[in-house]
Amino acid sequence: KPTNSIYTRQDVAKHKTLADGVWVTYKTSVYDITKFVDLHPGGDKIMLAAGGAIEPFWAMYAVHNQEHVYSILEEYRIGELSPEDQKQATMDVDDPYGNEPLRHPVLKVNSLKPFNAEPPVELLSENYITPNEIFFKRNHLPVPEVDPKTYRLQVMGEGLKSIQLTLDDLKTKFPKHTITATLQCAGNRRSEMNAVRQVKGLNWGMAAIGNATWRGVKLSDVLKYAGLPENTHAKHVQFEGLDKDLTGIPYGASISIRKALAKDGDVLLAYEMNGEDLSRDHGFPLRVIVPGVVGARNVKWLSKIIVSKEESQSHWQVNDYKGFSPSVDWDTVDFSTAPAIQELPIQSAITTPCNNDYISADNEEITVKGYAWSGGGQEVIRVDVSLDGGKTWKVADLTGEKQDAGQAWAWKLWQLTMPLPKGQKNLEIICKAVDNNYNVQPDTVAPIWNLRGVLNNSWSRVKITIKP
Ligand code: HEM
Ligand code: MTE
Ligand code: MO
Repeated sequence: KPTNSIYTRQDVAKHKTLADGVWVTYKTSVYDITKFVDLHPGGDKIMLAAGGAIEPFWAMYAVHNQEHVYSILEEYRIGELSPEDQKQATMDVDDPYGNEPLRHPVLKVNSLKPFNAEPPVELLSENYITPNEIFFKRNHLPVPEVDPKTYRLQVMGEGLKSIQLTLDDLKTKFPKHTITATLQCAGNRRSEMNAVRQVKGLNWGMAAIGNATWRGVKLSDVLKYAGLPENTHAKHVQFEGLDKDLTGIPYGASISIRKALAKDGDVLLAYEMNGEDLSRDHGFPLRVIVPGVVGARNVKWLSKIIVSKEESQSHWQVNDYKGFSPSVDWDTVDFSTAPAIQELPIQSAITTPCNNDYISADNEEITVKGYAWSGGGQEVIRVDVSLDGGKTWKVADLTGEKQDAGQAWAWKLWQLTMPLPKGQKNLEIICKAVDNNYNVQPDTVAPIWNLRGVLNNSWSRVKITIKP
């Protein structure tokens, strides 16, 4: 078998099925693993990597980090990625989206341009830390390509001297901070709202959420360095990204100055995600991480920080990412009447089993898994699980990093193994979480339905069939 052929990422992506052959990449090499699929000790999970890179999965299933696994893989090597494809996708200068980074084919794409995608939800509960490649990506505009050498962060506004910082300044002039924090899009679980009544927005499932370790410097340290007075009258901190629409308007958002300066607020200007430089999709070279606060304020490709009396006048701050009564429709909505979403409400969802799954009646037990998280640093203290549509409940086991209530920025994963009920054809599995302030999730979605399809934190429900 020739092992020195040159392939593109597109060549690899065309091989995703047993019929077409199953190809994967590892580092810069290409492998045809069609014949190994049936031999794989981990079962058909291997197909998740079909057509793309295996790295994110091997990061998740550390069992692969052994010499004998690498030597099995080597047997299936058929060639190398072309030098161009070793770097990134090909460029098309006529298309505003002609210079987008590579993405893993396992992601479920909600929109290609701009790129919006989430991983299969069952992967989320496999790892406390979500690997970067499968972390959901939410872009409103083309992904800018930023040269780290010429990159400058501008800091300005009320009572500040205007300054510019290089990436090197940020990395050397300020203490480094690391936090583990969950990022969730306001539209997470929007598809369940669509099932009630059509809303406007990308049809996100339950995986527009992820948990990562972020490293960078504290926003408050940078603001003090720029001369922010102790007794500032400013109320907001605005952020601008380097991603711009066709008229040159950048993505923007703001947070309260109270959150920005709070000692236990932990707002970061982050340059690392899970121990690596931020990837282009996640905001290279610098993004804001506002833990406990909706994804939309965690501005990527950060170019400007403006301390101000007013909140950001960006479209995404004033005319989007707000909640309304179910009675409000697109003819009557007045965005000026509602505050911009900041801290998100208590949330949990079932990641396994998946809706409409089958389970054999031969099983003695069933294992249910999921995630749970609350905004504002509130700590998830309990997750209740029901197998009978909410009549009876059991308490799930929680896992996750210990973080104090008030600074519990990261999700908890949970799981529960229960005897499989006998003599039933269907199960309605439900989960609901409670945080340290005893906030709970609403039981159904219709009463919190809103035209934009945001803030769905209703009980997560999964229906499965038991096969005799
Ligand atoms: C286990 C090879 C891809 C999921 C294993 C083992 C080998 C292997 C040799 C047994 C390791 C041991 O116990 O010593 C490979 C190769 C792959 C691949 C050559 C190349 C494409 C994947 C992917 C996934 C995956 C993409 C998931 C998405 C698993 C799991 C196990 C496993 C969950 C553990 C099974 C168990 O312990 O019951 N794999 N694997 N593998 N693999 Fe893979
Ligand atoms: N920042 C910029 N500059 N541009 C964007 O489109 N999207 C926001 C936020 N920051 C966005 C941004 C939204 S709505 C979310 S949910 C998060 O980034 C998603 O972050 P991620 O793509 O790293 O998961
Ligand atoms: Mo979002």
